[in-house]
Amino acid sequence: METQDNPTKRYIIYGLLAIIIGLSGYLYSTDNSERPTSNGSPSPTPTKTSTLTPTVGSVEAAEDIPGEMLNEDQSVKEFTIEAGSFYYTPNMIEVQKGDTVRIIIESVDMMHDFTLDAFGVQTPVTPAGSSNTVEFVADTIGSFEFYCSVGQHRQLGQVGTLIVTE
Ligand SMILES: [Cu+2]
Repeated sequence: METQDNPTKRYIIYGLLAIIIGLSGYLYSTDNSERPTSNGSPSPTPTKTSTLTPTVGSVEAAEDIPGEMLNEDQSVKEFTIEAGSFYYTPNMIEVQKGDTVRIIIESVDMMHDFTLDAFGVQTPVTPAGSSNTVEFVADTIGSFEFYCSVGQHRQLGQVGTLIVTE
């Protein structure tokens, strides 16, 4: 006769268990949404992982700097000189001491060169229609003759003057 009590108690116990499990499950799930815990025990520090994305760059920017540009824009004094029979145009060029001087000689007939003994400068002999370039540093103040070393061109008047000022 007392066996009827047992099922009732079991239902109550099961019911309580169900409620407890349900509650714990509910708490666990809400807990889970906020912080990941392995087995319900509260983790003291919420694991916040802030990932730092490495910045890739500035390598290409460094490669974009052409080294030759540095010389181009600074103290290079460039002169294009026409060489003919028997003259230079212009036949007088003026620079400042310390300037890097670039001479471009353009030959318009026969063949000519540009010779400047004071600075040890001489272009190759340049046939008509072509050009040659020579570069030097004007490191001495003064007035210096340049001339064409081909044949008798110098004696025939193919000379000019480089003036280097302070
Ligand atoms: Cu000449």
